Formats: sequence, structure tokens, C-alpha cells
Amino acid sequence: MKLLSPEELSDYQRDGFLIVRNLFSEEEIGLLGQTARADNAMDKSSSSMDDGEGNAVRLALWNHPGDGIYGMFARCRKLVDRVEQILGDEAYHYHSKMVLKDAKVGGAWAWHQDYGYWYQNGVLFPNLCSVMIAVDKATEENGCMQVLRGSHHLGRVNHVLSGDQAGADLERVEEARKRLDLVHATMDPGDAMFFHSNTLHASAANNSDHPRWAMICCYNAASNDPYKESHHPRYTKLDKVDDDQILSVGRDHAQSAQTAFADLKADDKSAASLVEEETH
Ligand SMILES: O=C(O)CCC(=O)C(=O)O
Repeated sequence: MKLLSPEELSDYQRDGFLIVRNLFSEEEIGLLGQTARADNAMDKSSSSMDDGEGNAVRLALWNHPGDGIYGMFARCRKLVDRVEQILGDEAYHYHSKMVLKDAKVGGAWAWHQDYGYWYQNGVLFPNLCSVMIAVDKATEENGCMQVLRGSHHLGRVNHVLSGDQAGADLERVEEARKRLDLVHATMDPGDAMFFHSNTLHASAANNSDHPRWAMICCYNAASNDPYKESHHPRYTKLDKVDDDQILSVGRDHAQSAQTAFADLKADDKSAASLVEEETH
């Protein structure tokens, strides 16, 4: 079993995030990046949201990990075993996404908690964990993720719609920022950041000449099966794969990109439901 050390686990529990350096090798992450950049289906399915500052947040999302290289990353033991250790439970795949933060145009993400969205989907407890895998080097210049250390201890903060994005109540975010450390999660390709669903996070626009793509795999605890249907799956068994499957599948072009992408505009109602809630 590939597990976090007791120190890493207690850092995660204290901070609400943990970066594991070099979780994926250069060849593994190189294959992921090559597949994604050449993946027309991903490109076509990607949807852009106005970030309210003149740039666009672009992402592609899929609910089931599948048998291609994206699935091998999301299902490999070195990642899922650690997630299960964090959740203290069997993990199931809630969804994955690729954040396609392109050079010069990639938009900013407003401060939010993922559970601010997922709460709308009938998920009762915030016992979910996401893993951001750096495909490109992530720096302050190209809009790396920013997290507020320890903010998961706030519990769920209200989320309100601003422009196309749902963001956490800014008054609370501002107060939390006075008391908590803001960490720029700079990462090299192959690094992975595990973070709690109530960790407040955001990122700036990418004004640099370098893309900042990242894949984010999100997991829910099996015991936290949502009580109602939504655009993300209820409990579905996750079949773990051995770590060497990343390279075997990734090197085989025919197998590598095989994913059923979601139609974000048609399927994702979690931000829109905030408007409905406010008007009812
Ligand atoms: O990639 C980023 O900069 C932010 C992504 C994010 O906040 C999210 O997917 O919830």
C-alpha cells in the first residue's frame, strides 16, 4: 500500500491540503500532457466561463474515470490509497476535470470551497477529497492555485453567484484571510496536491507566456453516498489499477484517450441552483 506518513496525514488534517512532490514520474506526466493536448474530444467538450475580469476559465469534465490514461491516473493505487487514508473510508470517483489554463488568456477562479458546490448535489458530509495533479509547472505568474491554510475548519461557507462562477461569501473570505495563511501552491509537473472539500481556494488569471494545465480528480467517501441524483455520480465502485498501468496505457496511443466528457453547460446545475435558491 502506498500511504501517507503519519506526519503527512496530520499536516493534511491541520492545513486542509498537502502537496506530495513527484507523485508521478516525468514520463507519466509527460504522457498525460501529450494525450490531453492532442485530445480533440477534450478540446471540443471544454467549456469556458467568463471570470468577470476579461478572461475565461476553461475546463473539461468527466464523471467516470474510464480505461484511458486519465482513468489510470484517477484509479492508480498510489493516488487512491492515499485518498482512502485521508477519507478513512473506501473512495469512489466523484468526477475529474482538466483545467486548461492557457497562456495569456486563462481566467481567474474566485475563492470557493468545492463543498459549496457539492452541497447542492445532496452530499451530506464534507468528506470528499480532491487531488490536483500538475501537468505544467504552476507558478505565481501562470496562476497557480492559492489556498487558505486551515480554512477547512471553518465548515461550509455560503456561496453566491457572481458572474458565471459561484464564489464563497466575500465578507467571510476577507475575514478568513486576515487570520489564515495564504499559500501559493507552486508545483512542478507530477506533483499532486490533496485538498479537503472545505478548503478555500482560488487562482489568478494566467497572464504569462506559459500554460498552466492541471488535472483534478475528486473523490467522495463510499459512506457519503449522495441522498439525491445530480450531475455527478452516486456511489460507483472504483476499480483500482496498479501504478504501472499509467505507462502501459499511456504509451499505447489507441488506448490512451478514451473518455466520455460531460456537457458542462447542459449538465452542471450547481452554480445555477444558487440563483434558484435565492429567488425561492
Ligand atoms: O485550477 C485552478 O486554478 C482552480 C481550480 C478549482 O478551483 C476547482 O476546480 O475547484
